[in-house]
Amino acid sequence: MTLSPLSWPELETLTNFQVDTVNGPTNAQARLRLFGQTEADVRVTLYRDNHAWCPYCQKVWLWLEEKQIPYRIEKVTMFCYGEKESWYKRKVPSGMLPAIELDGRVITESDDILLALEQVFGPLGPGMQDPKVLPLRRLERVLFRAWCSWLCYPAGSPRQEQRNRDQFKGIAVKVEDALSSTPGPYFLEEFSTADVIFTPYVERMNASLYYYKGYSLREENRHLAGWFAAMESRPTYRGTQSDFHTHVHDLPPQMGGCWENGEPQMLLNKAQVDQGPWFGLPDVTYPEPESSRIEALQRVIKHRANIIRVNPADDRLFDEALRCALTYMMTGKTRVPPSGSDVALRYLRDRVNVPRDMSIYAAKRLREALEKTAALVGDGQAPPIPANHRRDQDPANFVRT
Ligand SMILES: N[C@@H](CCC(=O)N[C@@H](CS)C(=O)NCC(=O)O)C(=O)O
Repeated sequence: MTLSPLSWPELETLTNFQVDTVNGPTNAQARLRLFGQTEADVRVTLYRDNHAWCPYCQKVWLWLEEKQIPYRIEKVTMFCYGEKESWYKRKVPSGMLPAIELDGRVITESDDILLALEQVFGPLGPGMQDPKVLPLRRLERVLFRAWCSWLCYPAGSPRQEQRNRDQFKGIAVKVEDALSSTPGPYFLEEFSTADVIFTPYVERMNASLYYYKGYSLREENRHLAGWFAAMESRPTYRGTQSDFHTHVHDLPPQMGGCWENGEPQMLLNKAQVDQGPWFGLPDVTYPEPESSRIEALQRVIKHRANIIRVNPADDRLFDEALRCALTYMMTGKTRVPPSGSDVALRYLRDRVNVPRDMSIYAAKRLREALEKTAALVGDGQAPPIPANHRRDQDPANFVRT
């Protein structure tokens, strides 16, 4: 006898997950952040990318959250996944992100944005122009360039690949030295703007080098490991933090390509990021919160109509398969999904985005449930995620409910 999955109303009874997006912890869903103040106190609008993929947006986002400045959020489409909104092009003709409006003045370029915010609201620890911060800002750019040289160009030969790796590791040692020169885990004595500046790309380096090069930045560098752990102790960072799967598939179209080196460790890492198990990956080390499953369930229930509609499979077939996966996630009870639904379940597994859709552990739980359920009926994989664009993620396809 085939046991049926829970119905949507039954699943709904299993989650009471709620967050206060306006005054609660940092989250990717908010359109307004008040930190206990009133709407009349809002002087800033942040324009950031719809999927939270843009690293420069994360920098400004994290700064505003750390300083608890009341602000609005307007989400804009990036060229790699859809059409730029015309209202945004009127405001910022280049279409570039991030931008802010501060007391009605539009400012672009993330460093200029932070400088302008500092002038009005004060710096976050030592400021952007502080003599202690300036060399760290330069070091971040040197690390960035070494990362790009290794990741974003074909090496041509194993020797060149080795040179690129050595060059990156040499700069990583300088970052280690900078971190070890202070008693705490951060770049300066206390958490500061310097940590905010390193965050977006170091997070992306950790993900992409693990997957495309078999190199684990976080595990192979003691002081960076301590820095990541310290960052993860901050609710602000947790709210903006992404996972390996999201980054390794959002970077190629943004960077113009990421090149695999084909080494044995790389192939193992790639398989784990794409197919699981997702628990144990060095993309997060703080303990899993108790709410991860109810969060994942609540997010799927909220968006289920769109999730089912954009899935290439037949709606009724996928509806049932998805409920099988959610039943397993919530109760541990296996429900065999309809035959032929393995590809559909893996299509969703490959498109859960962190932090856009849910937080990092919630996504791991959901990916795991989708994969386990898919494996009951087959090993069919969804078509590969495109590397030169991500129009499968065009927000325009998700607006109808
Ligand atoms: N130097 C700029 C770089 C900003 C930038 O490169 N933004 C990219 C996204 S990461 C962008 O808006 N590209 C246009 C698009 O993808 O739509 C800054 O620091 O703000």
